[in-house]
Amino acid sequence: MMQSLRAPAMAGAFACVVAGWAPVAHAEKRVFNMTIEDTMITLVGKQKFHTFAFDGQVPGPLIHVKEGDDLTINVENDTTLPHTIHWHGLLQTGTWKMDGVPDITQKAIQPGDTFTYHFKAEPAGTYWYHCHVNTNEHVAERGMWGPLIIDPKDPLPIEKKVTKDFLLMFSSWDSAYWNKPGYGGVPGDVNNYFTINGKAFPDTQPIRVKKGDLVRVRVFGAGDEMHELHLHGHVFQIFAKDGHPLPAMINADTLLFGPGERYDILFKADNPGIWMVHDHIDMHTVNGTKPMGGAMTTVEYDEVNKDQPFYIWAHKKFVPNFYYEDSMKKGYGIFTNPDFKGVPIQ
Ligand SMILES: [Cu+2]
Repeated sequence: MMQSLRAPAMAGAFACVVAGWAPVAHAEKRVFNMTIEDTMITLVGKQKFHTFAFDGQVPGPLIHVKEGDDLTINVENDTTLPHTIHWHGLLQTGTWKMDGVPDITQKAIQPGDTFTYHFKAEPAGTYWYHCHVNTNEHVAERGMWGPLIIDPKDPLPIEKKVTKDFLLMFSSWDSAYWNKPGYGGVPGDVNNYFTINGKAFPDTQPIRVKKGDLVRVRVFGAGDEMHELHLHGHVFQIFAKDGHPLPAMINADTLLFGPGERYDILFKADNPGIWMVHDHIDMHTVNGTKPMGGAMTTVEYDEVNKDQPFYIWAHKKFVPNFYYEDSMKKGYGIFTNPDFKGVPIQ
C-alpha cells in the first residue's frame, strides 16, 4: 500500500492487521441504528419516485466519525425487497464479511430482518454508503445512499483552515420506473431527472458563504451518470479524490466525476456575488423535458443583497443544513435531516 499523505501512523495500523482486526483501546465505540423504508419522494412538486430510503430519507443520514472509531451499525429492513449496506472505500481490514455485498460477503438482509455491521472507520476522508443489491436499480434509481465522513486523526494544515463544509450528492432518476420497485436501471433506460441531495432545481438550496471563508465542497457520484460540476466566478482546488488527499492540489473550474467517485474541492470565498453552480453535462439540467432544472444551485455571499429583480431565488425560503453543513459542525454521530424525508409507503 502506498503511504497516505495524511497517515503517519501506518505502523500502528499494520499492527492491527497481523492478528485480524480488534478494536484498539483509544478508539471511540459508536453504535448507530438505521432502517430501510419504502418511501415516496416528489421532485419539483410533480414527479414521484418510489425509493428504498435509509431512515426514510434521500440522501440517507450523515454518519460522521473519527478515523479509527469502532462502529456498530444495526440495520433493519422494513421494505419488501432484500438489501445490504456497502461501506464504499472502507478497508474492512480483518472484517471482510462486513463489506455488504450479497452472495459474496453476506446473505442479503431479507424483508423484516436486521443485520449488524461492525468495523473500524478507516481510512480517513469522504466516503459513502449504499445498498449493494441490484445496484443498477437500488443505487441508480431508488436513492439508497448516504454520506460517511471520517475525520483524520492528523488533518493536513489546510483542512484545519476550512470554515464551511458542504456535502453534495449527485444522482439521476428515470420517471419510467417511478412506481415499479424491483425494476429499472438497465441498458437502454434513459434518466430524465437529476438531483443534488435528492432535489432538483429550483428545489435545491444555495450554498451560503461569507467573504473570507475557506469552503470545502465534497461531491459524490451517487447515481449512475457522469456529472461535471462547474462553479462560476472562482478557481477551486481539487484537494482529495475518493477520500485521499492528492500529492498536489489541481486548479480547476470544472470537475468531471463518475458513479461512486468522490472529490473534495476547496475554494476561497473572495469574490462576493451570486454565482451559478451546475452540472455542465447540459442534459442534466432538465426536469423531464423542461430546461432550467436538475443538478443546479448557486453560491450566495452573505454580503450581497439577494433581492435582485432578476434573481430566481430572490425570495426563496432558505433551508440551512441542506448540504449537512450544520450537522458537520456538531461533532460525531448519525444525523438525520427532515428536509430529505419522503412519505412512507404502506
Ligand atoms: Cu437495496
